[in-house]
Amino acid sequence: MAMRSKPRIEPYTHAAAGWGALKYVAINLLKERVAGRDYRMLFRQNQPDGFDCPGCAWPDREHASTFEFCENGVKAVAAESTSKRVTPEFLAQNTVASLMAQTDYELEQHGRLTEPVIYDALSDTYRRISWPDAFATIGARLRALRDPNQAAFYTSGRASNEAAFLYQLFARMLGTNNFPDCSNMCHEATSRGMPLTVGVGKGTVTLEDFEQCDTILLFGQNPATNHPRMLAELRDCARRGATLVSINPLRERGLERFTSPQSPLEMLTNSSTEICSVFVRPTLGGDFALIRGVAKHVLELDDDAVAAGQPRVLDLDFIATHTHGFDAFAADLRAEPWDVIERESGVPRAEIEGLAAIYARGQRVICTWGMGLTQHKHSVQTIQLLSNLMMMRGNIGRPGAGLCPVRGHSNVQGNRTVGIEEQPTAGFLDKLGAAFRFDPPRAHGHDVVDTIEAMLRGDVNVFVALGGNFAAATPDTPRTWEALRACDMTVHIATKLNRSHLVHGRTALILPTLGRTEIDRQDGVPQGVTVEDSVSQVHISFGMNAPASPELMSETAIVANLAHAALGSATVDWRWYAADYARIRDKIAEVVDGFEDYNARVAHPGGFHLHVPAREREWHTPSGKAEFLVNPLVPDTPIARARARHGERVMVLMTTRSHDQYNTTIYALDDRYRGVFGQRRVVFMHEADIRMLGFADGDWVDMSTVWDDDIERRADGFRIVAYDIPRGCIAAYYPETNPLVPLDSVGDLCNTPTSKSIPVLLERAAMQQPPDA
Ligand SMILES: Nc1nc2c(c(=O)[nH]1)N[C@H]1C(S)=C(S)[C@@H](COP(=O)(O)OP(=O)(O)OC[C@H]3O[C@@H](n4cnc5c(=O)[nH]c(N)nc54)[C@H](O)[C@@H]3O)O[C@H]1N2
Ligand SMILES: Nc1nc2c(c(=O)[nH]1)N[C@H]1C(S)=C(S)[C@@H](COP(=O)(O)OP(=O)(O)OC[C@H]3O[C@@H](n4cnc5c(=O)[nH]c(N)nc54)[C@H](O)[C@@H]3O)O[C@H]1N2
Ligand SMILES: [Mo]
Repeated sequence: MAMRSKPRIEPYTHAAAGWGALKYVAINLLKERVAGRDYRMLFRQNQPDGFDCPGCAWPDREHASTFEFCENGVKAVAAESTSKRVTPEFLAQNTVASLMAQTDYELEQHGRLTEPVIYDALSDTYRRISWPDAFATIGARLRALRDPNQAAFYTSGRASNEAAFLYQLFARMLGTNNFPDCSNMCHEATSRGMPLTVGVGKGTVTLEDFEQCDTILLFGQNPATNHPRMLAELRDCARRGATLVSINPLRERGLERFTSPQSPLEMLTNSSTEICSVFVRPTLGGDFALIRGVAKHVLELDDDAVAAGQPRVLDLDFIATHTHGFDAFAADLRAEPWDVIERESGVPRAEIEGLAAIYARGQRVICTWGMGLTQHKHSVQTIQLLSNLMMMRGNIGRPGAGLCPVRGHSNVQGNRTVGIEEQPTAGFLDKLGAAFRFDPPRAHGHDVVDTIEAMLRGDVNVFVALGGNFAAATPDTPRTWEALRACDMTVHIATKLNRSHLVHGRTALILPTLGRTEIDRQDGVPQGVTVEDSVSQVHISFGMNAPASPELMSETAIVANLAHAALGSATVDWRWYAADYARIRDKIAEVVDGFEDYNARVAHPGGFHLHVPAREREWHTPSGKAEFLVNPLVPDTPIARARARHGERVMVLMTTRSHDQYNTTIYALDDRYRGVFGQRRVVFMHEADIRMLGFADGDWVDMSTVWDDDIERRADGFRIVAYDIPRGCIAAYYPETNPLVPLDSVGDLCNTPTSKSIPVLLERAAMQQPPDA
């Protein structure tokens, strides 16, 4: 894994995956000595009797007979099975200040945490603490809170349903709904937007629909890097003759051609399959205007059909039977001038009409989307508009068609389902309270951005994290760090050392936990945990590997012990639940709709599918119908305001992922498909913009944010890479660019940081670097 390439830029000209992925993977395996230890593990991933891949939330085929070879999965498994260890001895020898000087990449290389540790201010190091003392320390602090809302409980989407359910029960019995989670920074716009249109915040398709669709529109996603197994599905669709369109400012190489590692013929002959045949390239944040244009032209095509006496383009039956509000929606679209649509989307009218024609030709259309749609100011509106577009032709709730938000973390969807939600419904709280005989707090809690603001005000001062890397994943880095450092106590349940452990409160503990690939025994019996993928399939996962250290506890056991220490076990016998996870599943079945007979159904190979009402054309909206919502196009955005002040020098920055990172975990320094090797501090720019700003390809620049407050936000030392990206747009990697994202730059109605549209100015770097730095 720790292979380092020489810093260089070398455009990638091959198909995605194929030999490149296999070679990389082979090197990983050797480096990590996984091959020597237990190579079989890799073949048990996403198998009926193996573990759920920690790589991403993309579903797998039921009863899959062949191992799906996925670079992402192998990297995640190899990273978890590294032979390197962060022991208490290592931590005693390395001060927090010295570790802070290391990059995220370097921190990742130190390996797995082995024992609980607590911060010692005198030596500025973490020191060994026994598990009982760790729990007692944390329990005492939680019991001493004046108000339970002074604590916040973060979750990253790798936690199992069992751990997450116990965790939310613990926090709610303590008395708070403060559940910031990674979802708040990820698909929140999906979860908040879709319920108002189609009555559910989840995707409406399954893998079977991918087998039947004839058209796929992929919005703002880079699956070759982030969901490689999805690419195999897209390849099959393309080979069947389906039309695939990528809607993305970048022409991501991995969406052009793909060599399937599953296809011996493609691998041997070095051949590949074309994935997307059409690339529509809006400006950053331009999708709302673009989809309006597409929907407007669908109306025009329908007018033409009426005039010519041909079959209608609109699905009038569906609109009449299943929806509400179509006329107002149509009137709003008809009133929108094309020049506004073109200007705001950055796409010429002819191309928008072409996309509308592809959509209108499709008999069974799937729309997928990722962070390119969700991390903007108008993300909720955009996603609602996308479901309106699909409703125009009845593309929801029938075979081969539907909405497909592509989730990130492997169990981020399940975490929400079992109650990690700062805005719980009354119905859920009623059932939770009845099942455990307590009165859950009713006031809504803090999400990620609210939590940071509450910490800055001093209202939240205890932070507990079930996984993740809050300090690196969140926006406005200096302010977030100030907030975390103002805390009385920070507690991290984690597999590996990361930045969040170093940006800590007065009392700080790290509690090391088992990863999903590892055997989890309770009372001598191996336990399985359950997860829900991006298409609402719930299945069980059993670890196969020996734990990285004999001292590790499972997440579920850690949560149970924390709850016992803080609340005692008079009402809930926490450790009894943690001794057999089936007991927790029985309680989930009692509390959460759709989990009846949980233990029996999850024992079935491949698990079970949760009911998604919209998939069956049941609409859980106030009107009982799918809603055509009307959201106006608002040209007055922070970007427009920044340009009014500083003119065309303002660039719109998207912060995105390289190929060799998993969110804040930096595996290696390459971004193969974008041709970047051995470095991460790069900024992709259009050649004409480079010239306009008086720079040259390869120059080093500093970036600063244009915002309406007096706070200086900067990220310094990025090397310009001339790139095929729309004018006025630039791209750089996260988390390095998070200092540029203002805390109050959030999406409407979802409070998600607008990580894909930050107005910035570039200047020549104060510190010029050597050409190959
Ligand atoms: N290897 C790897 N796999 C991962 C992750 C990882 O970090 N590494 N992270 C996991 C997680 S948590 C998540 S959420 C997913 C993320 O997976 P993605 O959703 O693919 O997220 P990003 O890599 O941020 O890429 C966003 C894509 O959207 C495009 N884009 C940016 N702005 C816009 C826009 O305004 N409009 C449109 N149409 N497109 C835009 C970008 O060019 C890019 O192709 O992946 C998961 N899987
Ligand atoms: N600027 C910008 N910011 C972003 C984004 C962006 O595109 N741009 N993307 C956002 C998105 S989509 C997301 S999802 C968030 C991600 O935010 P997080 O989920 O908080 O971050 P991760 O990097 O996924 O967390 C990695 C850490 O999780 C721990 N870990 C790994 N496996 C396990 C496990 O099995 N159990 C436990 N307990 N711990 C484990 C390890 O210690 C590792 O260091 O970041 C968001 N932030
Ligand atoms: Mo995510």
